[in-house]
Amino acid sequence: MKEYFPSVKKVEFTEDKLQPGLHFRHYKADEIVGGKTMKDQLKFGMAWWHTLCGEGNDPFGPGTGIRPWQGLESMAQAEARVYAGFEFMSKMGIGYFCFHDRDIAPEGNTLAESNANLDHIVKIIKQQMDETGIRNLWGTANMFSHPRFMHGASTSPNADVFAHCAGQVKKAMEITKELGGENYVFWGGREGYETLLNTNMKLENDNMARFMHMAVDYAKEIGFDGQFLIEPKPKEPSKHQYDFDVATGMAFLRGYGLDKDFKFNIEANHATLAGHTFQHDLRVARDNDMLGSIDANQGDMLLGWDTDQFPTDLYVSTLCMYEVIKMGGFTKGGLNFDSKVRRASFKPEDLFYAHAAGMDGFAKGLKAAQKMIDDGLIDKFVEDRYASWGRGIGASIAAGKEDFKSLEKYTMQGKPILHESGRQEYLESILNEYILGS
Ligand code: XLS
Ligand code: NI
Ligand code: NI
Repeated sequence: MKEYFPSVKKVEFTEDKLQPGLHFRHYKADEIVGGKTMKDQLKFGMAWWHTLCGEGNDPFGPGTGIRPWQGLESMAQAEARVYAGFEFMSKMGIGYFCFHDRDIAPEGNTLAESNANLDHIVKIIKQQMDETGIRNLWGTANMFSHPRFMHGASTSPNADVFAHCAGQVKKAMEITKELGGENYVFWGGREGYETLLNTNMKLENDNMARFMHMAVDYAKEIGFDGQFLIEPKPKEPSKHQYDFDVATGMAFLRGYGLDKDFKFNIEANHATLAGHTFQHDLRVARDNDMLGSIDANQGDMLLGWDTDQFPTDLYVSTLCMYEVIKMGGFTKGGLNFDSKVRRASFKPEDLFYAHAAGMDGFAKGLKAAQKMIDDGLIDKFVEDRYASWGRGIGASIAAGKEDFKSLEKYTMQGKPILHESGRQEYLESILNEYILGS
């Protein structure tokens, strides 16, 4: 069989941290951390769109990437991407992939033609999955690139667009089921608005909810048992997107009776665009039992858009894995590298270097977070900080035994309020130690 990346061998772990070239320096697939192999803890996924379709174009110029499938006609290119993709994942030791319908097969002139293209490619993907043991983390539908989505997808003012989306998502769910997808994602890049002067926000939200109810019903009908996920993002491409962040998404899901059927796919760079840390959105989801899966990447704090860089910041990966371990680890979810190489990293090998950097960053983060949790120092600090809620008046308030009048009386006794220090700087230095020492 044709080899698409002949210059790269299977990427292996090396003890020698200074050895130049392409190796893992922290990621050891079979090493046990927290009772499970790193591979099972991290569940890495490759994003079909960035790794196999992206070529580095930006608003100022075309793509620069050299890719071994370039120059082929579109269906032949789609086929080549499948073989190249599975070779890539096998060489990287990545166990999962994620896709949009239009990444894996080109859109035809009609929905029927698009579906036929999908059927052809899905067969080849399935055969490659059987051969390699690589699995599908999630599928989704691209309802943002084609001009028909200019005013939105399920939130378009044009009901014909809503109908088209229903047909498209029906098929995307069917193929995700066929590929054994563990999740199905909704990311609403065009589900928002540019100006309220032309927008009926209430109707648009009602319609988005109607659409999601139809998806839930259809999943039941076809026996798709994957987890539905919402991927929040506050803006880009729309000025304002309805799935702004986890808290907003939760309010939407609860308001429309969808909260039992959805969890969240949380992307680092989307959380920061919403003005949060990545850990913040992970925590909000975890506290509400709605943390499903993760799009692993990082943004650039000096830029105001979704740069989708490979995640190499160890603070971020450590605190991310802290939240994941605290929720008991991934079940259906995983870490999908929704990340792209920089435009100047144009060589095919850069795809490998980039994923290795991300995998190493998360391996280190996993080890540091596990150690942090095993030692219990930080947890103990937090527990002690709230100790007043476990005794005396705190326990009584928590048990629902107090009211404004009784608390006024309690306060009138004039007992002094005693505080402890928050010790943020000390805790930050402890975090440093875990990262350095793991
Ligand atoms: C874009 C999103 C997208 C989703 C899948 O910003 O991250 O890539 O993950 O539609
Ligand atoms: Ni994403
Ligand atoms: Ni994104």
